[in-house]
Amino acid sequence: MTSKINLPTTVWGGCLILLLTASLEHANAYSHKVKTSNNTKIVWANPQIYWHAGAKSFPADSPFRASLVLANYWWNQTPARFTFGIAKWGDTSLKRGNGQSEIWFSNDQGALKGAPAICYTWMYSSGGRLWFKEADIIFDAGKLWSPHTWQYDLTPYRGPYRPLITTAIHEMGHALGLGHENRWYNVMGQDYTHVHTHYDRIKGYPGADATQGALFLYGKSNTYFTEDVAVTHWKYASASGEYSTHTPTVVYNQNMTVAGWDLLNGSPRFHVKRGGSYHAEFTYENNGYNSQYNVELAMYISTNTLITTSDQSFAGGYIPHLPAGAVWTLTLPVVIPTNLTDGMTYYLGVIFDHQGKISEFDGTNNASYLQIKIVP
Ligand SMILES: [Ca+2]
Ligand SMILES: [Ca+2]
Ligand SMILES: [Ca+2]
Ligand SMILES: [Ca+2]
Ligand SMILES: [Zn+2]
Repeated sequence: MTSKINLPTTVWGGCLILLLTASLEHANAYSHKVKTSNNTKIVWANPQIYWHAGAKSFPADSPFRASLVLANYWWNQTPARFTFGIAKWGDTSLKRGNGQSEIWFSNDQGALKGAPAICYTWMYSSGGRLWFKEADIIFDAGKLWSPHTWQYDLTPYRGPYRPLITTAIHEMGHALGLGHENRWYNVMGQDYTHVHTHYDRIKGYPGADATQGALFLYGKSNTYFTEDVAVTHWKYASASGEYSTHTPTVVYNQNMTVAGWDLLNGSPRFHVKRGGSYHAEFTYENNGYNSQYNVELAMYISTNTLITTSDQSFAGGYIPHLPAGAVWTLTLPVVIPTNLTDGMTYYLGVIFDHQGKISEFDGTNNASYLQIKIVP
């Protein structure tokens, strides 16, 4: 790893820590998980899908419309040269293989094949290779879906509703030509735990690995903002068939065992002592086109789930090199401030690029937190 060390000007009570990064082995992995024929990638000749949305599934006043528009939007924000849009709301004739790319809810278990949602694609042959010509996404109408983002209602936080947006983004990844990926934290694995959560709201997003896959398939867009770094309190857990599974990041004791914890609002709350030494774990992502260097971060103690630079800053560090497509789960040593109150719950927050030095297409994914409780 090479790095020009450029110390942040902010001074913390603690020391400035270099976050050591593990390996570059992830770099091209997505490329194995795209659809190919005769070793040629299968893509859309005209890189855009404009959906026909089902009339009963997405009626005029339905909040599911906004969820679908947002899934399109976050894909369109990536640096890959591909556009999603809506061709028509209120489509009353929905059918697999009818030449229109459509999206709807259905109880047809034969079509769903037991999945909560599924994407079908059709191809044609031209110039000695295959091209996509239609993609249909079907959601299981019998499942509890939410178009909303309030985290406590949602499956990643043990609520009953699966967020529509994460699954829509996953299925749209298939529509682009991406396959499943089980080797790291990514949306083409278990999509509903691939979220940014801040101030009680989740956000679905394509993320670093799927974006690299889309770049591999379609090349770079001409959009002005092609960069984005992000941080989340989710990380890779394991492979489950073709899917990655994800689990919350944690607080470690000094000896790297997981600190004691209980559940609060559907996620772990770690028990820590004032003045105690721990390691705070988060997953840092580069969802953009270019590698980033010397990306700074600051950690905060907050009394609520809104992490801002006005909260009590108590630790900091930087990542010397975060390659495009990186999804790195890293720990930072921290000492819990002594001015906190026993028995109280706080939020150990992080803001990635807290001084806003990187021009990003998404500024809403730079803060995350771990729940902590001060114990004697
Ligand atoms: Ca139609
Ligand atoms: Ca169709
Ligand atoms: Ca706060
Ligand atoms: Ca960002
Ligand atoms: Zn899938």
